[in-house]
Amino acid sequence: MKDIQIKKLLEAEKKRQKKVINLIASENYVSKDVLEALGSELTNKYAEGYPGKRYYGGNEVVDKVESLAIERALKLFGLKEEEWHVNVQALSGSPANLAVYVALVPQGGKIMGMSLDQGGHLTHGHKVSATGKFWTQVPYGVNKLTEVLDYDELKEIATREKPAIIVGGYTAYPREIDFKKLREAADASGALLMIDMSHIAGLVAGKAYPSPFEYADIVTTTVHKTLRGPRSALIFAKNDTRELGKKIDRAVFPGLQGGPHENQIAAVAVALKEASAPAFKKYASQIKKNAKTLADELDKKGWRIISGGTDSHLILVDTWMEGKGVSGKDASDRLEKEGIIVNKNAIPFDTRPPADPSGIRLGTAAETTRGKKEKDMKKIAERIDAILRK
Ligand code: DSN
Repeated sequence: MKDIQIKKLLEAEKKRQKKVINLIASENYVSKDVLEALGSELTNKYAEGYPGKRYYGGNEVVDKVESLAIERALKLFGLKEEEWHVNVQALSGSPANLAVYVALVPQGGKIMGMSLDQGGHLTHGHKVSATGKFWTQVPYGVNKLTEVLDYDELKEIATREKPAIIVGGYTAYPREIDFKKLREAADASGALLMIDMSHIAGLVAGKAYPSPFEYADIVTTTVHKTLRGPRSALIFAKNDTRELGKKIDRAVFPGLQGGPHENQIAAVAVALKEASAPAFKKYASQIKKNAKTLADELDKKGWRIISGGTDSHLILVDTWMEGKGVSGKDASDRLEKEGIIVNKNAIPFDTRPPADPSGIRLGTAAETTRGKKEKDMKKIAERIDAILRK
């Protein structure tokens, strides 16, 4: 590379990533093949439209790339083309969710999503996101005592509020989601059911977590978390007379985006193939084993694990413990100084402000990619404990 300034920064970031222990629950390390596709000449091409229906010439290769990504996305999650449609052009998770609402929720209509402070995502209707400005959020959350989803309350809220769409799938919820119960709430209220499986997609692909496809009308996911692909997103929609997929395609392009990033789509295709290999099943199961070990070890050392454990790659730790411990920001800063990267995170019913909440969120997908096993998690838990108790 001739640009010395950027070259140095790229090298510095590569070094940083190698040096730290990465427990950011939404990050991962992609393969060289994924990086190669991202850095390919496909970035030079404009391809507004969809395979076979483009607005520019010269898309014979691009069409094949995008069709392959579509084919692999369906195959990875065991879906038949006649039953499911998939759009692979959304640039990332937030635009993907926005596209679903633009397509399927009337302006000003209700989006029922988990509150941000309980583990939901900004794009599930939070007021600071466009999704909370153009639509109205009907919030739901977890039970105060158990810190797990309260499905009875959720169904009650849905029946009363009659949202256009119920969004399940979360950013800081460690437990298994009962997709069937979410379906029941959707049926009771006449709502569509959308599952944002961004965090758990790799676990679903690796059969280490239940699949939402049996119950959902729409499934969105980023590709770069447990699924270990490039930053991008997929939107799946059930194929039936409601024509959800057609409406979503139109919302993505021309509704919200212009030319798709075909280099990114090629990288998605690579990652989807990698995730369909038998080794990925082992990887997904190891992610969970590692998370369980890390949670158990921190628990033994006296840290409060939200909901008492984890069924996924993600752990939420109450580090504040009503003033007996350290705040989430303090914990995250101290850990970073010692080379352990986490994010501060609100815990359910947090009494502290979002900028300095009561907890931290940990995830094991990235370190599992680097070959870490249970014994390593024990050492990491020891280091975390020692740093936080200094
Ligand atoms: N930023 C992602 C996460 O960390 O969960 C969600 O957008």
